[in-house]
Amino acid sequence: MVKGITAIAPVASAETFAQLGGLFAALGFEPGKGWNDSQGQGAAFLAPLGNLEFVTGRAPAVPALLIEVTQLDAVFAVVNKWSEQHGAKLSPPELTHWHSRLFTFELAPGLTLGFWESENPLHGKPIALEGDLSAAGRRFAIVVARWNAVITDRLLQGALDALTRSGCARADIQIVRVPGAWEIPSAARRLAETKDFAAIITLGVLLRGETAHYEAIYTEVARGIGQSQQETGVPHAFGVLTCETLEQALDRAGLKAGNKGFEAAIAAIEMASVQQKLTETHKNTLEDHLKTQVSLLAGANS
Ligand code: DLZ
Repeated sequence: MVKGITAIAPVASAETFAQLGGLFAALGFEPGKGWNDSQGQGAAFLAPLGNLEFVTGRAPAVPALLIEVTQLDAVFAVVNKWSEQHGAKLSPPELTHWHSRLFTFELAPGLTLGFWESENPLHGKPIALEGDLSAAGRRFAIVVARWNAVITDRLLQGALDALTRSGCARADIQIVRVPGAWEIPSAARRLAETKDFAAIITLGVLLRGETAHYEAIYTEVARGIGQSQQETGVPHAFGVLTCETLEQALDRAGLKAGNKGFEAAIAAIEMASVQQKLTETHKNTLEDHLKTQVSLLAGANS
């Protein structure tokens, strides 16, 4: 139900108001919906995250309006230039007791902003292990159906494009052609069982209008590919299109709606990396990894 938080900062003059608008736009704030009527005006600036922090006991020696940024020194340079032109008071960035650096910027008595950056690169980031999009040094297999080759050839080109552009050597790509979608799972499984490949990319097209027992075939193909992935532990990217018409399939093979072969290959690259990271992390135990990240975050928030 909660949608956001707004902090209101009264500005003494319309001139400062306009100047501040320019500064905040230059700093990269997304403009929000302002207002303007006979009695005054408001300019809104949006940030990706908002916090309302109640404090008790020792009040922190920081301005009430705090803006968290990345690249604090670059922000300082912009604000510094602005302050020189407009006569605002600025303090240089200093270390805080909460593992951050902060500078303050007094626009007028009673209107001071603080800009800060955490020293912890994980601050504000969810605890997550993520894959990289580099395919260098990894081997990939592509299983592609010949049925509807006018489409599957385009999917194949898209997948090859994604792999090679992500650093995969052509010699590290094994392409296997099978008669139709029905045959994809068994070939994918055989390839996965060799454990020679970081991921398998499956490409095919099933057309509802032309495929007898479309649902039955599709279900079995999807189940077979999923089962191969789960039972072998090798990531399988699903690039089997299910379309009403040939035109729709062409759109998804590079004409209008992206190239699903390219997208499947990107997913395979990412999952190959995730898989490798999970394996490495498990060696040191996943728990230790998460504990380290949690304590880093706790340190940054304390
Ligand atoms: C038989 C058939 C039909 C009717 N439709 C398709 C299709 O739309 N897409 C596809 O990839 N394959 C189709 N096939 C072929 C089957 O997948 C399979 O190759 C044959 O039934 C031989 O086992």
